[in-house]
Amino acid sequence: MVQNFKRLPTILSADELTKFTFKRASKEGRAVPKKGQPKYIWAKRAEGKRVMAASGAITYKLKRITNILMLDDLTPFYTELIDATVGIEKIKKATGVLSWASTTIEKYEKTYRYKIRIAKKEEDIYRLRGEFYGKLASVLKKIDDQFTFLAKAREELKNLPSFEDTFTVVIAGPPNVGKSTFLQAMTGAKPKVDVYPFTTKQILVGYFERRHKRYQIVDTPGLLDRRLDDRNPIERQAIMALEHLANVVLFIFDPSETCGFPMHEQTNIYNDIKGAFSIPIIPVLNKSDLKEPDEKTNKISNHVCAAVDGTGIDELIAEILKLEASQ
Ligand SMILES: Nc1nc2c(ncn2[C@@H]2O[C@H](COP(=O)(O)OP(=O)(O)O)[C@@H](O)[C@H]2O)c(=O)[nH]1
Ligand SMILES: [Mg+2]
Repeated sequence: MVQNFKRLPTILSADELTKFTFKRASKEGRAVPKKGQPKYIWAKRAEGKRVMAASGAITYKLKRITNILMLDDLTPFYTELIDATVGIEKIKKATGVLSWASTTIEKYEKTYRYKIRIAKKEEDIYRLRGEFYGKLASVLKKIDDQFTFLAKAREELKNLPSFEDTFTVVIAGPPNVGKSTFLQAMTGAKPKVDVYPFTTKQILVGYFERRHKRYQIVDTPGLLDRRLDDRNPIERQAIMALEHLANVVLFIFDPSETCGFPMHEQTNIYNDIKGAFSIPIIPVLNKSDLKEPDEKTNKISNHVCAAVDGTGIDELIAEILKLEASQ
C-alpha cells in the first residue's frame, strides 16, 4: 500500500496564494471588446470573467489540498502514524477550515457576479471587482495559520514510509543483539533495504521471497529495544502503529550477553512488548556461535540462530511461513 501524500502540492502562504490568484485571474479573465459594443457592457464581461477566474483558481487549489488530505480510507497503521507525527485532529481542522474558505469564496463569487451584472455604471463595475478581490484576500488571510501548519505537515507526510500490503515481519529486541544483521541475513547477501524517517527514528524495510511471494521485513532501530515505560507518548503511539503493520514480531535475544544486557533485562523487554501487542511474537536466540543453548535458554525459545553466518535462518523462515498459513 503506497500512500499518496507525495502528491500534495506545495502549500503557499495566504499572501502568496492571493498574488497567485490575482495573477491567474488577470490572465484568464480577459474579455475582448467587440466592435461597437458600449464600454460598460464590455467591462461587465471582463470583470465578471475575472471574478470567476479568481474564484476558480483559488478554490481549485484549496480543494486539491483537502481532497488529498481526506483521511477516510487510510489503513489503521497510517492513521496511527499520522496521528503520532502530525495529529489527525489538526489535519481535520485544517481541511475543514480550507473547505470553509472555498465555500465562502464561491458565495462571494456568486454575489459579486450578480452585482456586476446589474451594475449601471462602469466605475461601479471596477469597484465591485475590487471589492471581491478584497474579500477573497481577507478570507485567505484569516486562515493563514492553517497554511503554515499544512506546509509543515506536508513535509512530515511526504516522508512517511511506504509499505507493501503483504505479510510483514517486524524485528524487535534490545540494542546490539543482532537485529540489523538479522534483517540482512533474512533478505539475502546484498539486500535492497529502504530507510525512512519514522517519527523521530528511522525504519528499515527489506524483502525476501518464498514460493513466489514477497515478504516484508521491518527493522525499527531504537524503537522496540526498551521497556515501553521509558517511552514518550509519541513513541508509544508509533510503536502501537506497528501492530497494524506487522503480522508477526521476531524478538531477538542475545544469550551471549555480548550486547551488554543481561538475560533478565532482555526478558523484561520481551515481556513488555509481548504484553503490548496482540499479534504473535516469535522469540529467537541469536549469536549461537558465541553461546550454545542451555537449560535456561531452552525455556525461552527453541529457535536458535547465528545471524552472522546464517545458521538457523531457513528454519526460522519456515516457521514464519507455517504461522502465516495458520493465520
Ligand atoms: N558472534 C555473533 N555476532 C553477531 C551475530 N549477530 C550480530 N552480531 C554482531 O552483534 C553486533 C550488533 O549487531 P546489530 O545487527 O547491529 O544489532 P542491532 O543493534 O540489534 O541491530 C554486531 O557487531 C554484529 O556483527 C551473531 O549471530 N553472532
Ligand atoms: Mg540495528
